[in-house]
Amino acid sequence: MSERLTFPDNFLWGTATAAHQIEGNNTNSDWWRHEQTSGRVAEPSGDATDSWHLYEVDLDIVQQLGLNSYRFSIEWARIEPAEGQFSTATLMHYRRVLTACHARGLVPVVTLHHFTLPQWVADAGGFESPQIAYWLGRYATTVGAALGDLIGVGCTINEPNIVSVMGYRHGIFPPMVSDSARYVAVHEAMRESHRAMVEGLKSGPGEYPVGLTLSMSEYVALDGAEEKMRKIRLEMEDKYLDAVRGDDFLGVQCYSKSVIAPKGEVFHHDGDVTDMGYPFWPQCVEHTVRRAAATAQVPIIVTENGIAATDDTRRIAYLDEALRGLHRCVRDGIDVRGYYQWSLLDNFEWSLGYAMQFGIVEVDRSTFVRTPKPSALWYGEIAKNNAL
Ligand code: GCO
Repeated sequence: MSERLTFPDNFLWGTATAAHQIEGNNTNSDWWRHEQTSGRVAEPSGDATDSWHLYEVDLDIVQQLGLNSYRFSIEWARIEPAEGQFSTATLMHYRRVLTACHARGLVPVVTLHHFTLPQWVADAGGFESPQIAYWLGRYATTVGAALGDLIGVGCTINEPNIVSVMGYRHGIFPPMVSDSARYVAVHEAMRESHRAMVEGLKSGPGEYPVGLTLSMSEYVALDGAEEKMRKIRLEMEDKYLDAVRGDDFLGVQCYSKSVIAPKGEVFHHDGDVTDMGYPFWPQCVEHTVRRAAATAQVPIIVTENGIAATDDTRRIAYLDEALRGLHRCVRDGIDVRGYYQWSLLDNFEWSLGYAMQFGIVEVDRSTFVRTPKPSALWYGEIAKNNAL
């Protein structure tokens, strides 16, 4: 028998979701409008998995699988539907979600901003408005005051670097801009907003770690592309890794590797790719966790990792390899506090609609019935044993 690979005591084992991808009918957000009008989204999010109503069903599954934590996001577009007007009813809804986590022994990890903006923010310039850090700070202060006593871990902005690169360089996510100066400026606004949000959350009740979650990748430079790679990685990762020094933790999110040619990133790959078209590369977890810990010098939580796979056995193979790499980090003394598989449910994968299956739980989109896949049971066993 092979050796048992045990994780530290109190290791957080969870699965992650995001409001817009699962709640449904997030009609006041920039993404909803983007889905209706841009022609760049495969299908609209619609009802999503109706987790706005069915969150207890979701949480029952998380508990029954044997996980001890759940990461989800709260929706700014619902909490502050118009400038300065905060919805008490929405905040009370999220208090019920948090209470339902605690009732099931699940540590709630709450993300405040996961890709979407209220339409009023987008209309006023979004991440290019000089007000953005103020608005996000005020939102975080309100959320901290209303929910802080129930939050287990707080995440300010999810993948600020992806919002920047997809929205302001590749022009695919809202506001569909492609401009390198604006791209660099938005990254800067993200870091400033993060600081304001940390302060906002910390001004309220509760004693919980607060950090941001960064999309990371295993960067690989082809011949002659080392300089290019370093330039891309500087904006995408290194400036953030410097900026989060002194934070309570950093959330590392990774899925694959990024191959950089002298002309830029290579997006079409031969060989073993996931349904997303990325290289099948679970080794990215070990690589990015080591790099993040060494550079940022803060505790690490892997806040997202997973694979789009119609074939669930591929998911198990991917996650197994990823977790073995994570365990090598732990064994070498890196302070890793938890791991969150993306995602609990097959859900709305942004521009690609519902075709991509990242979930360990399948959702029938006409009945909303949830059915755990074999990977869910496999992952739950690891969590229950706290070991591979
Ligand atoms: C992210 C995105 C998720 C995606 C996932 C799969 O944080 O990267 O938050 O929303 O669904 O990454 O592509």
